[in-house]
Amino acid sequence: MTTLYGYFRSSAAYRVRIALNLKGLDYDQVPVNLVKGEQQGADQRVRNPQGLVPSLMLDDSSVVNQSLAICEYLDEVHPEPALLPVNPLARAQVRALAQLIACEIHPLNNLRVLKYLVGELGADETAKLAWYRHWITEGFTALEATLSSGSSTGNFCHGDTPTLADICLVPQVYNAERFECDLSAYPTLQRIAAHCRSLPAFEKAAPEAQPDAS
Ligand SMILES: N[C@@H](CCC(=O)N[C@@H](CS)C(=O)NCC(=O)O)C(=O)O
Repeated sequence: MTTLYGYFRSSAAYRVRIALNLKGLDYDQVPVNLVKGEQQGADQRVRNPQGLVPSLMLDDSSVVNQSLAICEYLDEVHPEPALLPVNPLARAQVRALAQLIACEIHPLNNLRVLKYLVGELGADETAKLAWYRHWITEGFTALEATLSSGSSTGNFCHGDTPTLADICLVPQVYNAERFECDLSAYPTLQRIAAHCRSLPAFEKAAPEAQPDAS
């Protein structure tokens, strides 16, 4: 059985849960409690020397790390329903949307970054929140501009079926809501996220629906 090592609130693990659900795949989940620091423990470091989640362990015990690599792996091994369009330009555009979120917003607001800001650099709660919201604003402003004017934008970030871009968008919107970011300037993102969340694959992947949700 495929096993996902993740955490209910990890947005990178949330991406993988959505991908697995969209593909209709069965998987076990093993929680790695990020608040307790279990990601730094020897067990998770064997799977992922970075001390991060998610890790996907396959039937033969091989491990894939990095949520985008995991999603693309699943898409290659289980091509239907496709997480990327067929057309090379469209594929690149969907990857660009996904990477805007996964490479330009998410890493700056990761737990270890926030901990470093507060612990080593002495930022207080107000400064930490300002940092968090700043990077959401930067990224979401660009994403809203792209999607609100894009000729390929449909019910989802690209067309009328969910892609890798939606897989990244929904967890990032969840994070923004958790940190009480004002999302009123991003109507397109909100519309797409709401539509995604109405689908069973996304609903089942939501943090509050996970066995380790607290
Ligand atoms: N680029 C990685 C990011 C993984 C990542 O940052 N995971 C976070 C949870 S969303 C984590 O494990 N954080 C633990 C920490 O910061 O200590 C991916 O997409 O898988």
